[in-house]
Amino acid sequence: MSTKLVIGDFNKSSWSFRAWLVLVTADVSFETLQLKLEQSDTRQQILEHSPSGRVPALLLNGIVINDSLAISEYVADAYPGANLWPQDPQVKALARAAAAEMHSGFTHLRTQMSFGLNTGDTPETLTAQTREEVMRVFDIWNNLRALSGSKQFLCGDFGIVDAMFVPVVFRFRRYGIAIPAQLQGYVDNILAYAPVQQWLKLAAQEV
Ligand SMILES: N[C@@H](CCC(=O)N[C@@H](CS)C(=O)NCC(=O)O)C(=O)O
Repeated sequence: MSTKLVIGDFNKSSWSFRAWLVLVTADVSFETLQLKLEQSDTRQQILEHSPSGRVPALLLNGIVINDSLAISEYVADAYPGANLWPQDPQVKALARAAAAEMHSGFTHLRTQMSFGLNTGDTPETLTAQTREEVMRVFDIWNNLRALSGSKQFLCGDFGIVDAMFVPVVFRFRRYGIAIPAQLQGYVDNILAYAPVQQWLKLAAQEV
């Protein structure tokens, strides 16, 4: 079966980053098709592969899964050995809620603290709503680690919930957000995670 992930620029596309991390974590064999965002023909290029006009999109034989969370759920179902969700039903439910909250919420954080691995933009002063959302992220991380007892990622091994928050770690770094002491180990583990390092290397090579 041919499996192709359509993504945007390594430096710009946080949703592509998430889906790519999930596929790499599950050791899926896949090709990558990269499209440049923010060009005059970007929309047309994306529409040739993804009917939503958005990336990432996973092209399987005959179908297109055009959303990072749906791609992640597909990989979790198709590769159960990868343990992309926690086993315990309650921990799994809360991990899913956190992933869903990231996917559909945090609009202030996502708008004001844009993802951009290589931009030289001067970050703006954060609004009260954005700061509130930063605190909410810390709450989610603390709660999941307390519930799962994990000292590694949010719920043990790296999973979908971690992938959802990886770009947030880079936003925090870019905007100089102080990480609470008890969460520094988590952030360090994310930054050291081999697939994250691999993406950063690809981003550094991108013109
Ligand atoms: N809910 C979607 C959001 C995808 C999304 O907004 N992707 C951006 C790139 S990170 C995009 O395709 N933008 C279209 C464009 O730049 O023309 C998902 O989770 O995959």
